[in-house]
Amino acid sequence: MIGVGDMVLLEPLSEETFIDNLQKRFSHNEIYTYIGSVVISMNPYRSLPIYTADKVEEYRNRNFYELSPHIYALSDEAYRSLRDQDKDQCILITGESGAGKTEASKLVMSYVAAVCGKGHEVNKVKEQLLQSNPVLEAFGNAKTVRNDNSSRFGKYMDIEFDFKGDPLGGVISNYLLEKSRVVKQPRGERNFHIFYQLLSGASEDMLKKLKLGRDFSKYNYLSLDSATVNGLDDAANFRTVRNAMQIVGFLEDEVQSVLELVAAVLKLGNIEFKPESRANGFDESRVKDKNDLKEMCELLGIEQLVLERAFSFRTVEAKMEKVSTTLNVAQAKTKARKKVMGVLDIYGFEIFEDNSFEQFIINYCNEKLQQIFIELTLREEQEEYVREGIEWTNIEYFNNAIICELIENNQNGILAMLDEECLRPGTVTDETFLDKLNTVCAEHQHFESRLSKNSKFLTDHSLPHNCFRIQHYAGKVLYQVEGFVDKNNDLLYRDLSQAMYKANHSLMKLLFPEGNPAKVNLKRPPTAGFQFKASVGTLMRNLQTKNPNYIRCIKPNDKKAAQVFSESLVSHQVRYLGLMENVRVRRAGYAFRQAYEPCLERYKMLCKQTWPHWKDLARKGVEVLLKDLKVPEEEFSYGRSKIFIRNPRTLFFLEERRRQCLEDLATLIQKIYRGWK
Ligand code: AD9
Ligand code: MG
Repeated sequence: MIGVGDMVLLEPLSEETFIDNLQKRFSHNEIYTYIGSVVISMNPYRSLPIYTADKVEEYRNRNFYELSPHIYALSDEAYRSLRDQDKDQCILITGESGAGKTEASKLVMSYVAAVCGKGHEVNKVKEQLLQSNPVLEAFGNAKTVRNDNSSRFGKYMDIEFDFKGDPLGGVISNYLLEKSRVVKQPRGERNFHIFYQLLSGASEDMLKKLKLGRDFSKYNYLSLDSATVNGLDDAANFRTVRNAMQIVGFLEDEVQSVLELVAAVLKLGNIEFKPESRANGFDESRVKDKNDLKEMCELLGIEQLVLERAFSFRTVEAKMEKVSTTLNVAQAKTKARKKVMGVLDIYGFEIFEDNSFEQFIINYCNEKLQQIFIELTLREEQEEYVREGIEWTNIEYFNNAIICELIENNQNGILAMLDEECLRPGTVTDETFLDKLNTVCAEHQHFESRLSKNSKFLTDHSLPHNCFRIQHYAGKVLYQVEGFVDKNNDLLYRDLSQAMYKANHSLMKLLFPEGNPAKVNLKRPPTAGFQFKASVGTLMRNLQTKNPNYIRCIKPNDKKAAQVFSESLVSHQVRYLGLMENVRVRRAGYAFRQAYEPCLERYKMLCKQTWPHWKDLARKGVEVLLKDLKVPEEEFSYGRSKIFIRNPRTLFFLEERRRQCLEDLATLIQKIYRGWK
């Protein structure tokens, strides 16, 4: 074993030794390391021969700690406990952009697909589940500065299994798609892959039908400076995506409809407006060049005048919500209870130079995930202690519930105050919102600081203009308040949704149900923050019913380069992933536990009474062994089936004695051997 495979056993434990250990392992291509049952995954930025069919076989049906750390060990454990113990599972993957979350989620899915069920029907389902990835990535991923294939949405997928553990299908939920990217991309970044794929990979015939040309530069929405990406074959990927859409279940004319929408968006981007003064003194925008508008209307079956009018009055805003898709494969098959494995691939904690509403929302989501981690880990520990008949001792840890409260409390949480401000009549600006925050939270803080020193809303006069700061569990983040009100309001003007609803295009109609005049709803649509809070709430309730498995992804450097380990970058991530806190929670009770039989088997050579054969119960043997070795009694507890060891040092002591013993034995054998010669 290179370095220490499980951070729980790291001695002495400090951030420095933690990072040293990661680095040592990483330099030997050991990209996986455990914290108990949590898997840390370092992005190797190159393909390693560790995902072969042989590896799958190696990890299949083996106990978690038997082999060296691997994402397959976690996948196997989760799948088996779902199949054999009927426990629903969830796999929570976090980490910053480019850390390898999406790759990890695909590795988990492909492992599970490789080991579960067989047969024609089952294979079809597996194909559908796996092929959902290229489709989602085409429409939801883009090249960014940080990652050539960056997911611009959070994804949660419930894979459903029958009682035998054969897959039935899945339900996918998307969170917070970065829709603004369609209209504008930061420098050096691209729009969503599908646009480039379509233009590069479609046949001449198809392009003609879609009224498109191949040249990216003809489209305002396709930025020029980074239109092609090294190592990315858009044309080939287009074929993969089309094929995947078919496997997932799109009919030919549905694929066509989707591509028509993609083409219409490109046309939309080319429509330019010019201001026109009206007699009443107001400016109104008018479409400048009508050819793109005409083609867009033809593609969507919209009357040109209707759309033109809708455009003239308002602008389109990006909308944030949760969209669920059912990959409905074989639903009719069974009515029995389904077993579920949820896979969550969601943006990790973000601390940028400029942090806005998006970071605020993303970090809120991460606070909730951390909370659930603490809750579930402690619950799991507690349940094991009860099962094993061991006395529960209270664990000291930082509970981040207070930060969640600060953000989500219905009365005076930050989101509630933002909503209140957005709905308030009168002039509402980002500044009035900030004033309100400062007044309410500062009062709250004052009140709180008399009770405890635990306030997480940090105000002081050194803050830059228009900012507030929150002490998240992973670190302090400074948020710029600019855009909060608009982004939270998230209005899609009714004229536009009605125009879209009038399209003679069934998919388009489906996308704008709110444009149906029969369903005119005069109530204001819920704000983005409100919707996000609600969908995070649903997600958390869902996760809470499941047994959690954690994968924490780390990006080793900013260059997308293999074998480069940037210490400062890694330590930053270790901090904001809360990994040291992870180790502490895991170590708080007993650092190590093992069933009596394997424990006795491993160490029985250390004691004359247990060596070479122990005839009584394994538990008794372990007792005799530990007494003989004079391990202090407070260092361990005897559970029903396992020995619990409090401190990693005790384990090292045992291991060291064992190593010596084996060494002596080897020397002895050598001597005998030489004697023979
Ligand atoms: V983002 O938040 O969606 O921007 P992710 O999802 O965390 O990000 P992703 O999985 O897309 O990162 O990984 C980025 C790139 O790193 C991939 O495109 C691969 O080139 C590379 N990568 C990640 N994990 C592995 C791996 N286990 N083996 C080899 C990997 N390469
Ligand atoms: Mg991703």
